[in-house]
Amino acid sequence: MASQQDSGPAELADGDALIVVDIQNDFLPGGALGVPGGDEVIAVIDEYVRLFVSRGLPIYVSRDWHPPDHCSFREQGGPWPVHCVAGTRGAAFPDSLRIPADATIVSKATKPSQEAYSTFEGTDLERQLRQRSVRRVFIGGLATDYCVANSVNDARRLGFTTFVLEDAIRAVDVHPGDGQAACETMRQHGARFLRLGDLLPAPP
Ligand code: VGL
Ligand code: ZN
Repeated sequence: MASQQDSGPAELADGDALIVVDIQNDFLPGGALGVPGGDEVIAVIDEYVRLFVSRGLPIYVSRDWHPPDHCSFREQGGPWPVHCVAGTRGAAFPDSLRIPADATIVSKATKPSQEAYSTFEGTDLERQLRQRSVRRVFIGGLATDYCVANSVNDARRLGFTTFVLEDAIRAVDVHPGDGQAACETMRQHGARFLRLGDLLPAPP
C-alpha cells in the first residue's frame, strides 16, 4: 500500500518541524561563498515559514558560525574562503529572511578545529526535536551539496521522516553535478522530496 509519504502531498501535522539551513549573507550571490541562485530560496522559505507558523509548528534556523581561524578556511589548509565568521555581516541572516521571534537558532561549526556540515553535528538539535516530540522534519536552505545533504542524511540516520524542500535549496556545485548527486544520495537515504504546492490545500 502506498503511504501518504510515498505519494507526494504531505499534510502538516503535530510532530512536524521546519529546519531552515544556513541562509546567510555569505552564501548569497556576491557573498564570500556565494551559492548560485541562493537568494532565490528566500521568498520560498518565507512561504514555508508562514505555513509552519500558521499551524503552530516549531521552526529551527541553522547558521554556519565559525571562529576567525576555522579549519575549513584556506589559510588553515581547508577548502573554503573565509566565510560566516561569527558576529560578522557575512554570517548574519539576510534582512529579507523573516524569522519568527520564537524560532530556534542553531549555531554550528563554532570551534576552530571542528568542521560540521550537518546541523545535527555538535549541536543539540536532536535533543530539542525529541523534546518537542518531532517525528518529521522538512529541510530546505543552503547549500544542497553540503549542509542540506549532510543534515538530511543525519535526520534519516536518526530516524526522522525527512522531506527535502526541493524548491528551496540550491547547490554550490564546485564540480558540476554535485547538487544532483547529493539529491540522489539523499533519496537513497530515504528522504522524500516535496514542493510548496504539495503542502498547500488542494484547490476545490
Ligand atoms: C556550507 C560550505 C562551507 C553550507 C558551510 O552551509 O552548505 N558549505 N560551510
Ligand atoms: Zn562553513
